[in-house]
Amino acid sequence: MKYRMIATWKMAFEGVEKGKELLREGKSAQEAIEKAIHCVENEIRFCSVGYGGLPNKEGNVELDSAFMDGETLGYGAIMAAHNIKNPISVARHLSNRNVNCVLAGRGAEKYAEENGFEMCNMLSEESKERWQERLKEDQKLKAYEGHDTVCMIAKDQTGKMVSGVSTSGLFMKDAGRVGDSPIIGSGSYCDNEMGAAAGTGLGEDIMRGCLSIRILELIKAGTPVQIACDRILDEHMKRMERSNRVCDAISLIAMDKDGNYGATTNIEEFPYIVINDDEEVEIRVATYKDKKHHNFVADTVWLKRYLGD
Ligand code: SD4
Repeated sequence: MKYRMIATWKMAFEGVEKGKELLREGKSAQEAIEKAIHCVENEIRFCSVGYGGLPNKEGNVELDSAFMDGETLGYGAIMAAHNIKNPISVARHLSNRNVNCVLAGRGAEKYAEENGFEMCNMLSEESKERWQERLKEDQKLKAYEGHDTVCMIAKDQTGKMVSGVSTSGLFMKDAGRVGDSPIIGSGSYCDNEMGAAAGTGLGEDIMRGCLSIRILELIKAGTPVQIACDRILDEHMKRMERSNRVCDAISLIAMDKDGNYGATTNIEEFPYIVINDDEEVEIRVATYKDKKHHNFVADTVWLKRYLGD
């Protein structure tokens, strides 16, 4: 295994193919992550990330994104930001700073403008229609409603690792609501000496457990990566139960410093993408049934049945 990538949801497939091309040519994990996430952010079909994302209550697409360099521990994030065409690029740019690495709202937008990043209205006709339709229905926030975050982890040929995440967060969220995605240690974390982990699902419940950093602490202590993912999720669900909370949807991916990977979920099926040992981009599925976790490679039957992210 010369290089590796893992990413959340089937929508990441083309992005990981792009990332693979770059990693194979010997490009850095930083570049692979940024370009791979652009593929998802720029694609209007994917209605939960970047352009055409899910609007908040006020009809604005409000973006969260983070980028972390596992070698330098440089971390950059934007939260609750509007009109930034590629949030991941701004997060990457911020990761080169020592302070002021996480910017919210207008501050993030100002930084993006001043540093020459492309700005545009992220509300597509489709996302506007989706919002208008939803306004006609009851206004109770259904937490898990087609909101998906693209999370990616890459290890390049020099062994360096990077994580990146990008999302419009929950559909019909309050203006200014921030999920787990830009919160270091919860939505993602990356450290070459341990590996990287990232989460998607209901941000509030991911943050209640600081899940990404906890998976990495277990890996650091010698637990195999798949077991670490399953164990942290199970522990968190039990802990939530003890506080009389029903844990909403959570799916997690991780990679250790040697490129071994794992993925887990508490929903029925969670598709994820990996560059496998044969250097092929593969769709895999993590499942949760009868309180047991499983993983398999998606076959043609599964692909026909899957309705999409
Ligand atoms: C959030 N974790 O804003 C994100 C949304 C997500 O699958 O990942 N949904 O809470």
